[in-house]
Amino acid sequence: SGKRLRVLVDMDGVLADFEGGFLKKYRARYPDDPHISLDDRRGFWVSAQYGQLRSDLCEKSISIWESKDFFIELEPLPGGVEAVKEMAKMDDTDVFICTSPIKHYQHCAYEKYAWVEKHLGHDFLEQVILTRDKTVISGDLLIDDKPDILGVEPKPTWEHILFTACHNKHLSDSPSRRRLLSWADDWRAILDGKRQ
Ligand code: DGP
Repeated sequence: SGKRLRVLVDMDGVLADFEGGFLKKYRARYPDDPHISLDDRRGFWVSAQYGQLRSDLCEKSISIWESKDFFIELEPLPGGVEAVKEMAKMDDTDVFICTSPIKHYQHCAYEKYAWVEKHLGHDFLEQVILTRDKTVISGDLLIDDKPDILGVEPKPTWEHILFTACHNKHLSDSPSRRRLLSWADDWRAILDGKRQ
């Protein structure tokens, strides 16, 4: 068909290594407190699992991603930047980065734009969507590591492709849910399947 494909790509946990960056800075700032290895991470909310480990660790974990330079210094996840650049060059394909900033807005929103400029280039800033509710954004695909993407729209237009991360790899998937195991997985086939 002559229709263009619109792909929404999440940032934290899909393009930027939020979990790795968090653990590194948490251990450096709180060397005498316990931590959760990436292998032992369960559940999307980091602060919830740290709070279960010990109640004071909830706010200590939050202090890490609320700090200046946390988001800009996140390392790219393997192959993500390359995949997004390649996707954006494909015929009849529009790629948007769709990311939810934290509500402590002093640094996060600014640094998300700076990260995109640094790793994808100034022109790619045109493709950035910051929203706390991804269900109101229309697209054919949403590649995101969060298992439950909810909001005010009960029937989002996109198919959610669950991007595998340390916190979701043990979840059993419903038969209708598709995954991208990493950027080495066949993301091109998922896009091409949506074009027919
Ligand atoms: P997104 O990946 O676009 O759905 O954005 C979710 C953001 O929330 C991302 O920056 C990671 C961050 N995050 C992870 N764990 C927690 C948490 O426990 N509390 C809060 N407030 N944010 C968290």
